[in-house]
Amino acid sequence: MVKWTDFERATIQDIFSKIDYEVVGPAAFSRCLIVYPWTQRYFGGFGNLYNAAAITSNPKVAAHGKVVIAGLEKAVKNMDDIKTTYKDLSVLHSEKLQVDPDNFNLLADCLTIVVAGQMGAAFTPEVHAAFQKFLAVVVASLRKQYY
Ligand code: ZNH
Repeated sequence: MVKWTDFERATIQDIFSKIDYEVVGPAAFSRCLIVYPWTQRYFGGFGNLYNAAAITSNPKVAAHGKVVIAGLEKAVKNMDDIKTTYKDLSVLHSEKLQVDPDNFNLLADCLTIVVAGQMGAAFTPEVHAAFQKFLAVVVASLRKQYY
């Protein structure tokens, strides 16, 4: 089981209490689609993803960005058992959506960039490390049901 220090717990709670989900989710997800265009292949039903402008103004992209952040909030609320919390989500991504799990890291990195941009100087190396650890556990948990 993953062990969290008090600082890590407080930091993760703090980040998620401060970020604007409506902005951060869509910004991170659209960045992922733009910077790593092969991630677009899973979103054939989302309509026009032809270029960056189309991606950032696509309402389905924005909506899905919020869905992903809401999914992360579940992990925040269940930090001591993210693996169990994400069991069904992992099965869904593996068996139904067949998402290459390497993509989870790409989205996690985009999220880090967006959160760092929002937090500015408050995103210290210690805060970064705690956030990185949280995302690593999230990604490992999403991968859990794959093989
Ligand atoms: Zn995912 C879906 C989360 C990543 C792809 N997702 C989803 C959902 C959620 C999530 C919550 C919903 C589910 C239901 O409905 O039940 N994801 C998530 C998270 C993450 C992710 C948390 C990380 C961090 N995904 C991802 C990626 C990709 C994806 C990276 C690719 C690239 N997802 C997906 C899809 C879907 C999902 C495709 C479906 C969509 C629709 O709407 O259809």
